[in-house]
Amino acid sequence: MAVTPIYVARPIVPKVDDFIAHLAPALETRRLANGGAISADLELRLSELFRTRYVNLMSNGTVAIEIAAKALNFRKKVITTPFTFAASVGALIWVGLDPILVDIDEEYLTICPDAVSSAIDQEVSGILGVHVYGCPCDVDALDAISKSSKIPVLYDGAHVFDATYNGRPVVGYGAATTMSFHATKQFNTGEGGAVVTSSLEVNSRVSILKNFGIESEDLISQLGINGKMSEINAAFGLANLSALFEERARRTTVSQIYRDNLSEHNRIRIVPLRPGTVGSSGYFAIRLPVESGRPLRDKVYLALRDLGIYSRKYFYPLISDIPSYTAHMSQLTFDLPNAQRAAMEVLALPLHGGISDEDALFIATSVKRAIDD
Ligand code: T4K
Repeated sequence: MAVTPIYVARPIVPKVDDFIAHLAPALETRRLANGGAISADLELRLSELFRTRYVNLMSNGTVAIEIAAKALNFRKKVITTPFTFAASVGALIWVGLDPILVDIDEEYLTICPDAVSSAIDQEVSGILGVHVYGCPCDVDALDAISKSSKIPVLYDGAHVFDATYNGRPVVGYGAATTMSFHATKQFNTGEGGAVVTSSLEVNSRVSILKNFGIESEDLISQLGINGKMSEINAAFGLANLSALFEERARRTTVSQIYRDNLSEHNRIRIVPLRPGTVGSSGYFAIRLPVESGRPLRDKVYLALRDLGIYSRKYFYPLISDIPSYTAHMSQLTFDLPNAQRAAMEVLALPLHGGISDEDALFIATSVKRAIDD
């Protein structure tokens, strides 16, 4: 039994004095919202980190997808993956789009480029790829599809804050990438998110859309929404930046302990990172087979829970199996064997800076014991 519960995620938090120091300008000037010096500073710091031109802060990662889809002129159908958190597909539906769910790659669990190509028709105006557990989509293949079809690719980058692929930050790929800075993510602003893009035009549209469509005091040029991050959240994020290095180091160590202790087990598959990916520490996911119709994953999940270890079945249920979501789609049947299998097999183990070496070893040992019991 873990002495204190071990959750799948634990937010990094700043030192109180540090937070107050970053918040002070907002208190002094009473500039709390609608942008300000603190948000501008965080945007700049993040754009340096992501080596990208624009980082546009949002109130959360879900609204970021809604706004980015609008900014990229997505209309009617958008091809996407069913193997994701409810937010990705839900956001598309929420802005009136019709998600077309296609299968994922068997190994890396990201959207399958061949399936994307096959699903393109006259009504498809966008592709939403989701980088999962720190593993990037096949960005090269999707980029080629985007170029030949002239359909923009938006990435949901909620899981790839610090990853690079072929030497470039993963968040720099595609027409735009959305981020989540939710408490459960590597970097957090409490609630928060961003749209990242290198396009001035897309960034300008995002800025207007996140502020009700207001272009000037006298002109509301389009139907917008409130997607803005407050100065208070931005100050929290700025103060949190200094904790990132240590957090990443601990996550890397914990992941290595999991790898060392789980990779040899014949019933465990560690979800791999696409070759060329470096520095990814978003999530640590394993796959456990369904045996005689029974998901071994569920047995392990329950056994861990009894020990005070709270792993998560991300992403179960699959979006195609959620009637309240599929009710809003024109697609009536689904051919998603890889995604269906992954939804029954994947378990995300706790991964955060509060996990000691002993905890990590205890978790790995408990996983193996639960399997072999
Ligand atoms: N796209 C993808 C691929 C995503 O994964 C997400 C969000 C989004 C888009 C949307 O971004 P946001 O709109 O959320 O910015 C959590 C998060 O709420 C969600 O942000 C995240 N993905 C998803 C993967 O995980 P739950 O329902 O599992 O959260 P919850 O509250 O059960 O938290 C998990 C554990 O974390 C808790 O057991 C304890 C710990 N925790 C949580 C919170 C909120 C803390 O220690 N402190 C906290 O403040 O969804």
